[in-house]
Amino acid sequence: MPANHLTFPAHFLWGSATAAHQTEGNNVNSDWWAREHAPGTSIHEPSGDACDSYHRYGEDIALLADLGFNTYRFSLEWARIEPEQGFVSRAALDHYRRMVAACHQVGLTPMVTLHHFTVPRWFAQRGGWQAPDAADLFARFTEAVLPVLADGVEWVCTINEPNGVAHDAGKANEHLPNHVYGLPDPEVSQTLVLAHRESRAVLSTLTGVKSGWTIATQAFQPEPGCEEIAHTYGYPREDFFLEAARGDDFIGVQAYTRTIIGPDGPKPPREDAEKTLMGWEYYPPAVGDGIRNAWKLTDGVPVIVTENGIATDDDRRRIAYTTGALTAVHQAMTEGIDVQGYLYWSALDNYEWGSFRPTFGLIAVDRQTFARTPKPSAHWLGQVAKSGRLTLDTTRQ
Ligand code: GCO
Repeated sequence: MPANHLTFPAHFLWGSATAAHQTEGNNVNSDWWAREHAPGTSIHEPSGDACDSYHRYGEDIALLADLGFNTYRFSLEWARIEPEQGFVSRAALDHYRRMVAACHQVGLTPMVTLHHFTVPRWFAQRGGWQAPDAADLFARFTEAVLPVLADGVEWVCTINEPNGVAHDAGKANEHLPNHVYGLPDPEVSQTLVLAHRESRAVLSTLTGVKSGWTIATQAFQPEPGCEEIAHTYGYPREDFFLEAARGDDFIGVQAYTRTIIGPDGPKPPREDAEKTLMGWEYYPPAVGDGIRNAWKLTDGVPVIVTENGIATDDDRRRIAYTTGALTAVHQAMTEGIDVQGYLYWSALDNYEWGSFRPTFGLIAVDRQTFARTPKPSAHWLGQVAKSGRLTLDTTRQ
């Protein structure tokens, strides 16, 4: 069988990612939980116990290490750590310190996200990111979590997908995210940049921390003659946030699919295109578009793919998708782009912002017993991680 290999550098970060609200369960003090249970909510299904990772994180972390990964990205839940404004829960901080310790114990490098979509109810009630002092409150939250990060956390993501947050801010009940974001509110976009910078300033008081933010790259591809339209469409939704990362320690790229831009703007996927459980076009090279755009607009900030993955019931398509994506990552590296890692979204089948149906996970989770079962793709990707070698089977697509 004709086969060849792609080799990745020895210190490449290989792992997978999760977010607190999507996995922990019972995040009852968050704005999302409130929305899920609001009368007449448009949210299809509430998060409930999610994957019960608040209690089962040790099992998740041990499993990921066993599979062969060296990195785990997870988020701290602001709604648990600061349940009322100015009141910091030591117990919640201790919980996250235990997660960091659990990673170190099994040899996983923790990558910690400070804000992954959810905020405490009190923060939402006083205007969320539209409140004049929102950035300061986030900086204070960053200060509050320093004891967790001081335990040897090297990689910190401040705000996850600010381009989605800025779009969502004005539209509290919209289903989030769909990876073609609506037009962000420009003032909220500015506030998020400020929050990111203030948070980074706080983080810089710890030695050895590398911080950045993680952007939904949407691979806007113009039809011939639509380059200007694509630029006007893409700038406030993506490029603005990448430009704001100039000078950061890294930039997180989060890519899933592409968006073709025609004369009238974004087009739905072609009828005959293969689609994932999200309804998105199956398009593995999207991550390459994201990496190139990030590298160009940040003037060469090192890139980490902090999310990339596919929602599918067919695990063979997950392996095919990830093979295609890693090929695109490798290609970008051969062009001279400094890509330092690849984190698959997601470690677990989890709560996909309104539904458990789109299964992104490498690991299946039984919704009744919470039993974890790694899928073949988990073993496959763990092996790629361990060997730093991706085998391309040229007889198959
Ligand atoms: C995002 C978020 C994740 C999603 C994932 C799949 O990138 O939108 O960070 O929380 O679950 O992207 O939609």
